[in-house]
Amino acid sequence: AKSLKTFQGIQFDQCLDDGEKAEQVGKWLLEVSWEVANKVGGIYTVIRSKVPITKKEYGNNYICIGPYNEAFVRTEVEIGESNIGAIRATVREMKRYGIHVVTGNWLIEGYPQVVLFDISSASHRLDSWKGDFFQYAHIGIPYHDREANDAILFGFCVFWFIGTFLEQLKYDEHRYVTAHFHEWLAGVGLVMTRLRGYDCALVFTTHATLLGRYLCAGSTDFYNKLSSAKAGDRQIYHRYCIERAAASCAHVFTTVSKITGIEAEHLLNKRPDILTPNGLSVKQFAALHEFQNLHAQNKEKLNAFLRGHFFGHYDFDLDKTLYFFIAGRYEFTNKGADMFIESLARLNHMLKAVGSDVTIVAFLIFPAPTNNFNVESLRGQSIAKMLRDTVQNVQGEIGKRLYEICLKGHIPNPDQVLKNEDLVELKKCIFASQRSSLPPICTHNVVDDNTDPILCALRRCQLFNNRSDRVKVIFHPEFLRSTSPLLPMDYEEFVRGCHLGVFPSYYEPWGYTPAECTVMGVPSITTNLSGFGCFMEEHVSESNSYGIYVVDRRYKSAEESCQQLTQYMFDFSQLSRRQRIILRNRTERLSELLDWNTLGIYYYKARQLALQRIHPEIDEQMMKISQVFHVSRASSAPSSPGASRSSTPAPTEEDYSEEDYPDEQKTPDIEAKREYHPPPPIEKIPRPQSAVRNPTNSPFKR
Ligand code: G6P
Ligand code: 1S3
Repeated sequence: AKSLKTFQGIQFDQCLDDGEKAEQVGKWLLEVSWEVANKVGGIYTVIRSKVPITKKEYGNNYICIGPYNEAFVRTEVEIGESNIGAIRATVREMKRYGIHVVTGNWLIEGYPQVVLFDISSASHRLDSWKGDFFQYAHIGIPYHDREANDAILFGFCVFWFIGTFLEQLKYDEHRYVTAHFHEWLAGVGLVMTRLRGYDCALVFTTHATLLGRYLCAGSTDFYNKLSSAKAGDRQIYHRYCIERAAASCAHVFTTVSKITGIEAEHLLNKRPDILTPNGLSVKQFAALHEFQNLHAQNKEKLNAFLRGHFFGHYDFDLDKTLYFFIAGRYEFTNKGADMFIESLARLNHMLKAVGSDVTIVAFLIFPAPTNNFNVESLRGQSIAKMLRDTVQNVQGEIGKRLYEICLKGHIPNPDQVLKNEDLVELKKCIFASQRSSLPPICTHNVVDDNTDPILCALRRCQLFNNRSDRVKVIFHPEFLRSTSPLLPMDYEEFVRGCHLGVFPSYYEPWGYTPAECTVMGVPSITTNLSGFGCFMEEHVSESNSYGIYVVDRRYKSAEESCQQLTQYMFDFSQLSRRQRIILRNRTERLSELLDWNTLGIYYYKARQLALQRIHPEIDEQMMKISQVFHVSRASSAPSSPGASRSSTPAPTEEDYSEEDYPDEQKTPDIEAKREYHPPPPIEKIPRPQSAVRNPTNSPFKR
């Protein structure tokens, strides 16, 4: 076959920047996931945010394939016939056999084409497809596992689609089709496509291993028992087999982070070929220089909430109050809420011991079953509102009186200005705002109040919002929304208003929460058990100086990790306003590093490698893409305390070495080009300039 690189005089690598050329050289990408136009978890965010750069590379030849979920399709998809003949013909063919296939465009940035299978229309084929799967893959699926049955139906629809689609393309001079499958639920299609030997490059990405999720949901000492984990003990052996078969049948297997790579190697017995870290669409969050103002504006909204929540106990200075938060799916230990609460108790003690006048308000945002807001929380807000309205009325009256008196040429006498009836109104409000109970630690009535892990931990650590406490806590067991009568802010506004995100996760293949904080210029704490934390440790020198603190939960005992987390929070609480502003600026500077325009290169490499494995004629040169970047310590950073950097021992033999990932060598210190084409070398971000000039040496007082 003619080399792609020179086909019709078009440089193949230029296809990156020009979808039209990809169309001319017959380069296709089918992105297959259960979360295409179907929000379940983080994979939806990955695919959705990655669409614009993928479309840039493949143009019209980029097709997203997912399940048909009517509720989502109604709001997220514009249904219509595909403008690609081969897709139309394929869909027609499948419909002829009774499969309900919906095509159209996903209404998101990039407007990609989607092909969605209504798997219920294929349910009558389930048994025969299970038989075929057993015949080819030797994996039997029990009748009662609904999710595995869905995986078979969806997988066979995809496999059928790919086969027919390739058939439609057979007269094309060139066809270079890559199908990228995400997570085990999409794995059946990949396994069948490979076992039937179709001419299609196959990439499989796992965003967390099945067994990892299961084990971490319990209280297992996961990382120390990696090698002895068994799927059979948990009745998920068949699902595990699908996942393992997909990883091994793929031409290229990827995971989202080093930590999940290690997990996959132990649990799936396959080392990932490439790591594909998750990016974000930074454009969506970009506020340029405005982000500091946005912080101030949104912090004011949090202040307003606090005045109500702590009514009767509002005796701390909001100017010396810092907002910390943790948020996510309610997985108490996986997300590190246990460690956060324990460390908050210690922080409370430390702040009291040093006589600090700083108050920390820690929000815990995790959705849990509730019976709506509790009366105390609502009452606080309504009393604050009543007081504000009364003060405004009195203020208006005082203004009118002053004006009248001055118009008459008299000097106002205080008794004439503030009358007794005003004082009575104000006293009524002040007396009403007295309370006999402490400000609530939770905004809602939690259904399982007695057993709820957060409430139990807060009670055990005696974080009760006492007057003397320097750390106050507020558990908000519902995702935030701008229409809430209590805290009317959406998540993005809330994050911007906070000072520090704290995510001391135990199991987190990637973790978008600290990444989102970063692009909004909010410092955060993460761990070296989260994909994001490992990535930052690897690519940013002294990430502390950029406001990314990585707690070592890998080589240290829980006690030591707790101490480290407490110390990070304490150090942060001692920063001056100016230091916080500088730190936020530095944090925000890392945005570009997390943008798909930078990280998309790994997906590009994975696809190219897969294509090259089935089409070795593709020019070797094409693969020579500059590799990993490393961000050196910010040159403006005050030399960040060496001691606060994790003293993680050198990786053990079991960890990945650079030879394991030859593509990941550190790049030379050259200025980073952050365009997507040609794939850029990404450099280690240098430490901030101001460090050199900062005589205090460290923003942290130790
Ligand atoms: C932003 C605003 C400043 C404000 C500051 C408060 O930087 O632009 O006007 O003073 O936030 O920062 P702080 O960390 O004290 O909330
Ligand atoms: C997974 O989704 P999750 O929230 O169940 O994939 C995400 C995207 O790769 C990842 O960020 C997250 O850590 C995983 O857990």
